[in-house]
Amino acid sequence: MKRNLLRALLLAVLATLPASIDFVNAQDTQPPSSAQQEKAKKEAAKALEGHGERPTTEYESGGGSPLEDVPMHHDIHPDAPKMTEAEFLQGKQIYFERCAGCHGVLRKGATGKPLPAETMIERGTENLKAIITYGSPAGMPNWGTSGELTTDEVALMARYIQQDPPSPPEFGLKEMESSWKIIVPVEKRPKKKMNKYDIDNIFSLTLRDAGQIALIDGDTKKIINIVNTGYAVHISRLSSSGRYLYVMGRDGRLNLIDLWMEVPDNVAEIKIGYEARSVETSKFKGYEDKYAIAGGYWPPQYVIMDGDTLKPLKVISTRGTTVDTQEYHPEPRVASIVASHYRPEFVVNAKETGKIIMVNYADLENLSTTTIDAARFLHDGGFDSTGRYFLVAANASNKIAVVDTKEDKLVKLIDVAKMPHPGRGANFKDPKYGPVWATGHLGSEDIVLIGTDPKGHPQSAWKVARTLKGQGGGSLFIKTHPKSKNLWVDTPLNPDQKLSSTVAVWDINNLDKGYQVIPIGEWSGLPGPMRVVHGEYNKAGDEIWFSIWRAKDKESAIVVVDDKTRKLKSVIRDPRIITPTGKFNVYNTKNDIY
Ligand code: DHE
Repeated sequence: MKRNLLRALLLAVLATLPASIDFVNAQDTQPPSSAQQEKAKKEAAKALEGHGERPTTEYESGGGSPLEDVPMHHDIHPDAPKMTEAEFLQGKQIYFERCAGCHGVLRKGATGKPLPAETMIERGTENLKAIITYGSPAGMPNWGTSGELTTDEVALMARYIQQDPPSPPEFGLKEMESSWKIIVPVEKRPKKKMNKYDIDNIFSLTLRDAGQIALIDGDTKKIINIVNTGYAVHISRLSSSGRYLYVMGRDGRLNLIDLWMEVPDNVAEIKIGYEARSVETSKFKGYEDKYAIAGGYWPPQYVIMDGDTLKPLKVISTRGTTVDTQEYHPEPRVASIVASHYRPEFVVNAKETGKIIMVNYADLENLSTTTIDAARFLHDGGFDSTGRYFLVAANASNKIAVVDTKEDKLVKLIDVAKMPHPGRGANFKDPKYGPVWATGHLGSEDIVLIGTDPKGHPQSAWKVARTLKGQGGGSLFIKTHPKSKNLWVDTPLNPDQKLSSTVAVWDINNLDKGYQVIPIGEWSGLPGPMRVVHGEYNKAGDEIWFSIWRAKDKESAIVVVDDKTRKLKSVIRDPRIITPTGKFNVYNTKNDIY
């Protein structure tokens, strides 16, 4: 948890080091020879010359897991090497900080391989030490040679993963209810808007490592309030009316903020589990502002709550079988959730099973769900411009799944480049292929445009209509606006400083012309290293805001760009702006404009 930006960037670079050992290859039982290590280093150096494929593991494990502090039950495996309790607890902490994001809480595998105790015991301590030290071509980072783990820590982890995995407690309705706080009861809240702000143009800015969000007035660019939220706070979403703002922390703490207050602030709070990432609200006609839903990483479940109080109403587990091999998976984490505009439904994406669950909230007591088989490792996604089709990245499967939320059916699974990461994607009209939805990639420089107009442009519908070559891999977010002619792509996780501190922008009407590089980092006036991340438009669609994400002991900033001229408009600086990442404009977020 205490990594700084430099170490993270270093890890991203070093994670490209291919080694000659992999968990899959049982015959590879020896540590790599010095010739092999030399070859691996050369390949890594070569990989840095181009800006193509980039490592993705750092991102998946980057957030760490709040589970490291949760007391857990564990059985002693009789054949595992002995460990003292203190060693075991240290191993557990390192595991949840570095490994759980890819290998899963229960070590049953996610984007990384399963690590069952029996198989690890067979591999043996020396072999495991080598794998942890040098990494593997399958994507395991080289924790030892990168300096992220000391030799002693590597040795400890080699013994730790031979023990039975400890299992964290469940978290049901009872635990949620006891964490639930109404800070301002509904009857004591304003009956009308009590402030002078244009609420639609407020931005909720994630201050990731501060565990806070900043509410910024989009008109004056002044901070309205800094509100305390969950640990390593992650995303914000809006109620249908735009009055209520919901903020999800990685520790499962969900905060409800009332934007009608004179000074908008928390009015309710709940913990929905030990670890979470997503939250959404009911948007279907007749259910506006009625329900909220949050998705848990641990326990793997989703919970439907009252929209204005967060009272938990219904908790549903996502445990079940995978789409392909149809084996039981004990921890399918809930990734993105969106609200259907065609039915009273939430679209819930279960990552490890690859299933999209359409949860009908019209009758919570007789809850009906429709399960759509997609592909494993569902992560982030958004609607097409009509709001009918939902496109979601199955990231480690290198696919985009398209769901028709009117018919509740899978339309298509589309092969794209390595590790798509759209955020919510970008919708615009390609001059040749008509309406398209676009995504960038973590593991490739490709920006893929998928046709979304089966009636008007059947030839390009649900196909990769066009691929643009961007600055490089390590891209997280892509953005445009219906009023804009620009398509913006960030590359914050690219190990090359020049790329992580700039963004690329295309003219939508002249895509073949290529991109212009905009030096957002330089414009901030702050020194590197830094990552420029997550573009978000204001309500009018004439400004785009980018976060300058620096280490948590450093000042960061927001750079506002005039969309038409692509020139610097202003820099928002304030000592309270610590590790800013996602920004959510009220109007654009509530109306799914991206
Ligand atoms: Fe996110 C969205 C999960 C790391 C910033 N991130 C999402 C969503 C999921 C997710 C499931 C979709 C939510 C939805 O739409 O309902 N993120 C994860 C992870 O599991 C991961 C890889 C590792 C972790 O430990 O959390 C991870 N995410 C990050 C970051 O490191 C980022 C860049 C910085 C940060 O603030 O933590 C980050 N994620 C974001 C943002 C969004 C997001 C800004 C929303 C994008 C949008 O425009 O809607």
